[in-house]
Amino acid sequence: MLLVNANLATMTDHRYGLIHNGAIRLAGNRIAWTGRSDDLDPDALDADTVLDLKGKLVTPGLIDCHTHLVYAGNRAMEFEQRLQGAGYREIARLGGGILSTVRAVRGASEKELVAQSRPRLAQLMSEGVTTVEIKSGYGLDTRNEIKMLCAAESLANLSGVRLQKTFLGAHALPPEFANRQDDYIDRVCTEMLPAAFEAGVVDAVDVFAEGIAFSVEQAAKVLDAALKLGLPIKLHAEQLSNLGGAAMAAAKGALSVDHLEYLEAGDCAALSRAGTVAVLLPGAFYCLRETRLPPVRALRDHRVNIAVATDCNPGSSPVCSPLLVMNMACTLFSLTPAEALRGMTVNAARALGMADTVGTLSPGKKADLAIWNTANPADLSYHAGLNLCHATLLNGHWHKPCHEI
Ligand code: DI6
Ligand code: FE
Repeated sequence: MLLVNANLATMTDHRYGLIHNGAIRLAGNRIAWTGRSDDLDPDALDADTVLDLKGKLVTPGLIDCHTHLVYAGNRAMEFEQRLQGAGYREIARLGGGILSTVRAVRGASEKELVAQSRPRLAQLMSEGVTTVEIKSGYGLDTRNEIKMLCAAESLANLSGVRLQKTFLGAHALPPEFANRQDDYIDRVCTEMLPAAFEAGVVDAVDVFAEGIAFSVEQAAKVLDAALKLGLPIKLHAEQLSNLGGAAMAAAKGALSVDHLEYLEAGDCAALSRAGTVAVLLPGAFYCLRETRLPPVRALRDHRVNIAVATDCNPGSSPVCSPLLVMNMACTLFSLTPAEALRGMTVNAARALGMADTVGTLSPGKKADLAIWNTANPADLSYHAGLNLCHATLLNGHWHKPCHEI
């Protein structure tokens, strides 16, 4: 297949890697060639299908590299409580918060989890997402953590989305381990993670390092157990306070550290040295009405790769719009629209350890493309609530009907 007369945002330089009047040739499920239409080999015009995109923007398919989108129930009640002054941490300490979703997930079958989560994934994909990361973390025992990851796998099979499944068994302390945090961490390391790994449903491992969750030392134990199994690691760090989790995870070679509102500028060097991606989650910042900003300038100064994700979850970020999150990344965190798009493409691919296969429009990478009803890539971040996605190609297959083309 050959796409011509496109505005390509290849994401292969430090901005958009723009090619005006570009063309892109696909061979099976891979990108075979990108460049200026004028430079196209005339033989290429014999492709089975030649589509004139009439100046539309083509970007790599969007990558949402941090979600908790598989869950049951919702927490609208807590949203109302927070509006009346209750704090996120206070609600969590009283047994609500994450544990309220744990009760709902434990009570749901895998089929119910899939049915309830499907609209959220569909929404992400309708806005150009072709790769998504989904975490467990609302099961908090072996059977229910595996159930969540199997539900994620089923969603990927149903939708065709490219998926990374992340084990987040250490997300909160389940009630049956009350006051026995270290015992639970032992259980995670010696039983839950190995069982989920054996079941073949774990691609990466994450931990919530926070006052209301686990200490940096406890998080380190889980990350070490993951590394022993040869699994890549990442960490929820410095979301509500600074415990030093980001530097710890970076020192262990983490793919990413995520949230980071309370990261100290001094810790950015550690991320830079390790090549660890800083994943910013403006949806959680917005929904929790956080006021402390992540140290974006220091991250830039240290050339840390910045990714942006929805953090789609029922508590701190009930947000299913990657485009709105790009807008928030600009408005709230002062990212440029180019940084926001890099954050949902090339840098998100790095955060998932998938930079060799997706994230840029480059020969050899998977044919995961998003086509937009605009020519200007800044428009993706500029609007709030306007879905400019015209169609996506996922692994070489059309995802939204490509009417009009
Ligand atoms: N940080 C978050 O923002 C989500 N998990 C985490 O570790 C929140 C999850 C929730 O409130 O359900
Ligand atoms: Fe999260």
